[in-house]
Amino acid sequence: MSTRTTCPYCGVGCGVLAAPDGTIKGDPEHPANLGRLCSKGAALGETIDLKGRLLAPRIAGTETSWDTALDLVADQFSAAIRAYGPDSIAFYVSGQLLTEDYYVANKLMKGYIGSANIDTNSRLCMASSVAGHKRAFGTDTVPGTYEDLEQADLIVLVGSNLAWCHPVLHQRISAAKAARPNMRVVNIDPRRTASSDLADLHLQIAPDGDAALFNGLLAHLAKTGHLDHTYLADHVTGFDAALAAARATDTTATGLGADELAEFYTLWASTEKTVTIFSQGVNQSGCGTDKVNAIINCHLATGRIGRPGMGPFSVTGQPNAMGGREVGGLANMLANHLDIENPDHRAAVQQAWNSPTICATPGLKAVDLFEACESGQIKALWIMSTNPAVSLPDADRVARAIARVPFTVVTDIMARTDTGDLADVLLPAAGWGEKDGTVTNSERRISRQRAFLPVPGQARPDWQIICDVAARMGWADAFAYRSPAEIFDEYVRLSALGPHFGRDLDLTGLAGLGEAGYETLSPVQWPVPANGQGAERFFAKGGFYHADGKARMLAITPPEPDSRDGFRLNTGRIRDQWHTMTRTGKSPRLAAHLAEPFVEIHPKEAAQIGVKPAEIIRISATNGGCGLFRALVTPKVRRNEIFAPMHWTRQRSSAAWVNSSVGAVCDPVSGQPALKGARVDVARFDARWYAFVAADTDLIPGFAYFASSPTRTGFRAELAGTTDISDDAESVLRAVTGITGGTASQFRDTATGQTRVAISETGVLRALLFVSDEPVALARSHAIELIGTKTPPLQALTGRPSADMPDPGAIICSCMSVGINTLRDAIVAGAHDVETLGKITCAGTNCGSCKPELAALILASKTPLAAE
Ligand SMILES: Nc1nc2c(c(=O)[nH]1)N[C@H]1C(S)=C(S)[C@@H](COP(=O)(O)OP(=O)(O)OC[C@H]3O[C@@H](n4cnc5c(=O)[nH]c(N)nc54)[C@H](O)[C@@H]3O)O[C@H]1N2
Ligand SMILES: Nc1nc2c(c(=O)[nH]1)N[C@H]1C(S)=C(S)[C@@H](COP(=O)(O)OP(=O)(O)OC[C@H]3O[C@@H](n4cnc5c(=O)[nH]c(N)nc54)[C@H](O)[C@@H]3O)O[C@H]1N2
Ligand code: SF4
Ligand SMILES: [Mo]
Repeated sequence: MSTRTTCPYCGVGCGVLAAPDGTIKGDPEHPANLGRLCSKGAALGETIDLKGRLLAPRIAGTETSWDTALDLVADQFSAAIRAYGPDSIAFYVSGQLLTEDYYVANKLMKGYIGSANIDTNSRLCMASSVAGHKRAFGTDTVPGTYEDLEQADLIVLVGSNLAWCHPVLHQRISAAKAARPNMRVVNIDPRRTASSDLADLHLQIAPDGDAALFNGLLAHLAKTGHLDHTYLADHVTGFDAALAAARATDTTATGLGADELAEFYTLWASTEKTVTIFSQGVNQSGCGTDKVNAIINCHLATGRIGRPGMGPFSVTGQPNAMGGREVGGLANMLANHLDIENPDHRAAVQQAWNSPTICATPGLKAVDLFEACESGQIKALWIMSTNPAVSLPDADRVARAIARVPFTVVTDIMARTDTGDLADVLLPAAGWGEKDGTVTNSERRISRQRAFLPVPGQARPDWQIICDVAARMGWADAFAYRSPAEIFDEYVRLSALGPHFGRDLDLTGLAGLGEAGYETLSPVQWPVPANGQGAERFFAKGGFYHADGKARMLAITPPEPDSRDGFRLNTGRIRDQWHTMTRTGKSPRLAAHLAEPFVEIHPKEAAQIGVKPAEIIRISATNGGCGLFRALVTPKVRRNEIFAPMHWTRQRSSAAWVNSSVGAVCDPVSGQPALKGARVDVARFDARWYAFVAADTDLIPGFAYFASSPTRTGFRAELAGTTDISDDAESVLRAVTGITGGTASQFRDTATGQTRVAISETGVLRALLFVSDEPVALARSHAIELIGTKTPPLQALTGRPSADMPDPGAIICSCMSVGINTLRDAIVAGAHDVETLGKITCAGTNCGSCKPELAALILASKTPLAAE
């Protein structure tokens, strides 16, 4: 029996049919995905085992009972409030909490503790979009729906790698484009990505050139007579100043050629049905909010908003970033899109909550909040469902700041995370599939997450843990919910304040569902007013939420081009990992796509610093941070810019958590850090040796360079070091694997210069090591498959697959485990389109997330690489 639920990863919010045995299918009835899933969603079944889970509360690392742990948390929080006041407490929460969790956390902090020091990782993610929406619309609202992406004639992706980060939306767009070949896609990204492959035009923009680009577009629209004067007159203010600023903009800051600009501007101007999708390349910038408004300006000036197939579209990252914004989870918001600074709003919320107090001023935003931890202002900190010791800029400083807080509580599903390792108290949360609640996706659609697994050990749902603490702090009555349905009901009733104060968020049509109605709630897009007359889209006929009912166009002055020395460190995501890898990192299939932290660097620059492909690059920054990453030499990145993934942590690597090198520069309006714009120095890491390890056990971080990931037979790791180990290869393997027994065999292959070691025990191969003074060339998947077999050690150490065991190479299709060698063979044998390639190899036939890469492989086989 399958349960209808929602994927816990990205903001697309796909419906999932999940069974307790781990069978996962896309829900054909869910409007977000209509049965589709991406590689991460399809692999959910591999991540729900209990390995590594936190199953009991812990104080100072020792398991304890809930009563002891909760008493301690409540006592410490209450004591800090008594001694230092409410602002000595901070909560740092997450867009991955469910709406019900988020609602009670916010209620406890703002209405009972009486501080607004609750901020969320959405500050790192959506804050610039929130601020841009509020500046333009007077409310934080995404006007459109997913269908607009299919109905558009032009899709512009700005700073969004949709193919990897919102794969199901990417699939919907590529299906629409296949059905309507006239549809055009433009990709604006300083880097060539998997999303560029669908694009008719890729504008390799200069970093942070986006505001200049859209200012230039606005000036072009005015010059060429593409403005909607009626819409502007009726529904918009600020046009003249915005246009003047646009006209004063020098578009050379975009780094694009005049012909590229002309092509894009002409296409945008002449295509009414245009959707501009934007994500972290826009938000995570020192001028993120300005970029958002520069984009929205063009849509307002042409009246292309709120009608089918057109509008600005901020795609949200996390599954419930939207829900968090709705319940007021950010330090500068109150529940239900109401404002902390407005005394009437405050009074109304306090009255509805019947609460003893209400915060009167905005609280600390994420980066400031951890600075307040460092300075000693915060005496008690509670982190829920996020891993700031990895994901915040200046991550090493943040880790030190957390360690310095006198009392830190971390609620997580995993026993070991970089943040959990710093906690005084660890509280075990029930995870996806074990708990119930709601999430809101990028198109304002509220969907149920439903339990289909028993709650393991002593874990509890987040909402319950928060209420347990609240009760012990003396507020049992206000937090006496028996179920998430009761919390949801209170929340939707509170949303009556929205329309009362002229706000858009109205969910009153969902009041009184009761347990049964909540259980069967179908995905529904807000607004859901009590009269059932909710609009599907916003703003086609104006109706903005500023006092005069009009939208604001903003005069945007683009930043001066960054003239600092060094390289721009661009960071972001890879297709098959989710953030700090606590869940996706469990799946061997997902790990096979990109098993190691890497940095993309342009061939010219690699040559300049003397780095050859697959050697190791050391990045270092003025904040003292540094990191080691495998060099991926590619012309896909611009000169003077490198790209590294954000996913690796201290648990899986010895020096590849990238935020160590990213300083905390924030957008002045939104407080969102510029996570894509750090300045770093880049050098070749002078490795004396490189090694690859495969073993049947988990691997222990050590040595200068270390990065591990799971395999079907255990774990693998890449290593490198600076001290001579030529006589000591066996000790390296024993140190990394922790294996003390068994017999080690050693072999030196003079042809490759590799030293190889195998450890076997009772005839079974447990671990293999290949060391070389060059990056290790080896059929890795072959070596991995030998672990756990009875292959004689010497045969294993010859390291070459035999003819009956061909090496598939790096895995491109994770669902069907199809490697690059298999694909290349099939292409050479005549598979010249993605469909045929799928028929021959099965690649791309399940979730389809790898299709852009399949297409790129086919293309690469046809066109020789452009001469550099
Ligand atoms: N596989 C996977 N999917 C995810 C996630 C994940 O961890 N893994 N996380 C989810 C979350 S929370 C989020 S927020 C989203 C993020 O989704 P995206 O924003 O699509 O992902 P990123 O890789 O962070 O960044 C997107 C692109 O911005 C580009 N960029 C950098 N600087 C600039 C610039 O100045 N201008 C422009 N135009 N582009 C620039 C980068 O080169 C990068 O390709 O993904 C969600 N989906
Ligand atoms: N350099 C760089 N840094 C970035 C970004 C970037 O692009 N570049 N992107 C930023 C963005 S957009 C984001 S959203 C953040 C994401 O960064 P984080 O939020 O720090 O990353 P996650 O790994 O998603 O952390 C979620 C944590 O919650 C735990 N968890 C999972 N389920 C549950 C649950 O049900 N309850 C509880 N209590 N815990 C649970 C997980 O085990 C994990 O430890 O990273 C930001 N940092
Ligand atoms: S696109 Fe993938 S990660 Fe995002 S919700 Fe759908 S299945 Fe989950
Ligand atoms: Mo995010």
